[in-house]
Amino acid sequence: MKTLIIIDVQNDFLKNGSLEVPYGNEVIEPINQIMKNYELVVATKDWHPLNHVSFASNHPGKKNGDFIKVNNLDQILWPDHCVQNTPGAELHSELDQSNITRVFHKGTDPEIDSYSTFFDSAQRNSTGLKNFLRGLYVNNIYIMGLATEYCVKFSVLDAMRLGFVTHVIEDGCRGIDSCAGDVQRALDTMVKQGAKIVTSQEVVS
Ligand code: VGL
Ligand code: ZN
Repeated sequence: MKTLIIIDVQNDFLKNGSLEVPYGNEVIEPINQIMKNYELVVATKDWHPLNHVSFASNHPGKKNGDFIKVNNLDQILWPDHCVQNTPGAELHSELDQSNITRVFHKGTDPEIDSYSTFFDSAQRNSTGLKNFLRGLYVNNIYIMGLATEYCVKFSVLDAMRLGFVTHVIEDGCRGIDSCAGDVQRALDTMVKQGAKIVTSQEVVS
């Protein structure tokens, strides 16, 4: 079954959000267009408790963009974003949600971040998406959303590790690109690992 996974189209990652992805709102229209072509559509939400380890505000003396070590893994510190049950964590109102079967939440453990929609960064806990897709015999997945070099990239890499044939709809993704070239490097890494890069045009036609 061909499945679309919509990544983190949440207010905090969009215009005037606390962790705004430049041009992030441009993904909404292609997502709304493309949805009808899929038998199954799921979405993900970054869904942090207020005491989340990735928030600079929880580390006195640290600021946004600083790195710390968490369980020996590099952790970038972010502004507070996608706090559970706040407006910033909601999917954007212009996103057509009528076809979304289920929403999966990530980053819920205060102690560990999770860019991937499948597992947390220590690969310890699962969001339930893997078993959900396996249970429906999904083999082909298409991924679009925010942000290209974080959630999209790590979700794509996990998806391929899990054996899904994985497509990235490039014009349906936007990245932060805080270091110029981050987005391109992320796309290169995904391709090198076996992801197929497609455009929404190609998928529809
Ligand atoms: C993300 C930064 C922090 C993402 C989540 O979903 O791409 N980026 N938290
Ligand atoms: Zn986050």
